[in-house]
Amino acid sequence: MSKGIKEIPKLTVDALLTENRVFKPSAEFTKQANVKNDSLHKKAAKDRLAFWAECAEKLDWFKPWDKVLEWKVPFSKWFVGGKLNASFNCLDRHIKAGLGNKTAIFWEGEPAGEQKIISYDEAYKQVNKLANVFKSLGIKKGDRVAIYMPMIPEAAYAMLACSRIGAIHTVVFGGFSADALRERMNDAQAKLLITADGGYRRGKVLPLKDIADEAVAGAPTIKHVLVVKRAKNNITMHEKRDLWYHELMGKAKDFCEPEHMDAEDVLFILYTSGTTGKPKGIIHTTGGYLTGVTNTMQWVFDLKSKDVFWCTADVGWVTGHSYFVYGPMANAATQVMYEGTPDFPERNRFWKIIEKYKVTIFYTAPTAIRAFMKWGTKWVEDCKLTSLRLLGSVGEPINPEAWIWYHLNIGKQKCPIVDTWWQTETGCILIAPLPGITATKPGSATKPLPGIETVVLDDDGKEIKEGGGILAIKSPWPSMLRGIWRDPERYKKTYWSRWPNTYFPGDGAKKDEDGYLWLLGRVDDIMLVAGHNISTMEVESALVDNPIVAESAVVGITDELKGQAIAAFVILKEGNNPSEESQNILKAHVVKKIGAIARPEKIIFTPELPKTRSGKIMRRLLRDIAEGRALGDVTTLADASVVESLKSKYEDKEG
Ligand code: 6R9
Repeated sequence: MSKGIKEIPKLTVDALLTENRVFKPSAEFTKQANVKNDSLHKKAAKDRLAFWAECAEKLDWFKPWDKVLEWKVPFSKWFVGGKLNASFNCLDRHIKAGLGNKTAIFWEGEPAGEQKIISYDEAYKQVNKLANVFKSLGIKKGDRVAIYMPMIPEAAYAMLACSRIGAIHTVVFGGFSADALRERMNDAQAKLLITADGGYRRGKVLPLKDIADEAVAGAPTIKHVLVVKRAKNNITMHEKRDLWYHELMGKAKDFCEPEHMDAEDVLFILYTSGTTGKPKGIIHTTGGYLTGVTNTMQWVFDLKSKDVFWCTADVGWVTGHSYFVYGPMANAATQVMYEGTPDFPERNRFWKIIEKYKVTIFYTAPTAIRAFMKWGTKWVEDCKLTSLRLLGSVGEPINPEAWIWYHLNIGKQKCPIVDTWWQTETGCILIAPLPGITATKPGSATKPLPGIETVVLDDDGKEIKEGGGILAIKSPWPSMLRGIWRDPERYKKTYWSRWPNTYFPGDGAKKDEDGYLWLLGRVDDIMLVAGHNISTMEVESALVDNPIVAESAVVGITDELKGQAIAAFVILKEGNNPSEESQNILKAHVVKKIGAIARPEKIIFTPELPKTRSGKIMRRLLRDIAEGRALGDVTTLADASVVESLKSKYEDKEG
């Protein structure tokens, strides 16, 4: 029955796609796993606060806390009265434990042959010096420092040096424009910007300093710009304002006393885009955040001292904060840091890196996996990936077929896959398998971690025991956001106003008969087709299930009869031709996988999809294109020309 085009969708999802494959952990993996049984779950269920307190004890505290949690909805304080320092936990304590010689970072530059091997001793020295440089520039506890850097070790040093002196860092992804950088520096009222002359991306130099100059021209709070010499491209140094990193580091002392920070002192602000308008400055504090990332690193990634961990995320995203800088370094991990793109100089660069550094744990995003699928397995075949023992995925729902591809071609059927659901706001992973004990189902992030209380609710806040609805979190957790910078009202409204005392993450979710969670994308991506709420993600997965499809993005478009109809943008795997026949095959395939209700009205073949710089598909924009509306805000597009070409293609078809 048609509900008409004006009706606002009720956000309960008709979860239609089914996936029956189950992968049990091998006895061999379980035997060696950090988490071998359900004792953590039991502890957390018995006394959640005592459980989190035990987790926090894995950190080094200068002063223990007086109270585990103070909860005045929606404002939480964790480990109240405790004192610690993040850089001390990521560096000093490892040196004290005799791990100074251990490799902290295998850094690989994009140009051939560039590499650096950085020990914990070396990282410690650089961070201490940089902390002294910051101090000499007048940076004090509580001041904001903006970081706009390529993927070079100095980016991590800068974050840790801020935390050493209690300055608040705000990292802005190096792919962002001058406008985006300026807006974030102004909102944070940053005093110092640290950047580089340039960075390498796909064989070209990205002129970071030029972009930074344009941004700083409209950012009156910035007093100094500290510049790392990386690409040696020509830049202009503004007298007095701009300073060379290497010059000041050359003069700086080797030791800087770590500031004793309150558990609730702000560690960083990280901006994340809202569904509309102004980015939100998500606030994370010291004690709770570090507790979350340190423990999840051990549980979900099963990290051991001998592992070589590689998280491919840029430091500009929360994944780079939690699972490149703070989580792994708090655990004294050895990691890979790579500056460039996966297809430079060839499409096997990632696999070459895994082979070279003998990476054991590899953490990447579905968008990358789908690109690898599109390029084909020939790029993987001649690389030795035998060091790998665990794979991870983050950033979007992973389509079952992409999961299987990852399992077969990268994991060679022997590596567990951890599909990790979390957000900038949650600070650390909240829903994921524990690889030694959780049987996985391709496409499901499985179950919440110990201490995390999730439910699936309908619009009215009624719990859905089995079926589709909206994900919600019932109680606070240590690494949760503490607010939105300078905007507590927006914090309350965005996350805490949908249901009483419950966190609203904004994701659709389905709970299956085994209690497994299937994340279905943002609720604003749910389509209402003839009265059925259909998740774009399910239709995309059905399309990707067809062997000719590499990637797809599905949107709902206005339809007079059905309310909304389904439009699918499809990237074909190399060697397949876009044709009417393929359109019909794909429509029939979706009908077979999901049902006639999900039959796409339109299939549009395209070489690329518009994505945000963090790799998330911009469905709003596709909707605008599919419905022929104005293009809207494209400031977060990785490549705005993609949209233009898509648009003209679509318009051509529509005549
Ligand atoms: C870590 C990160 C958060 C949003 C989140 C959800 C989507 C992330 C996911 C996932 C399904 C997963 N998301 N991981 N959806 N399965 N494993 O990506 O943070 O950039 O803030 O994005 O990403 O929609 O709400 P962030």
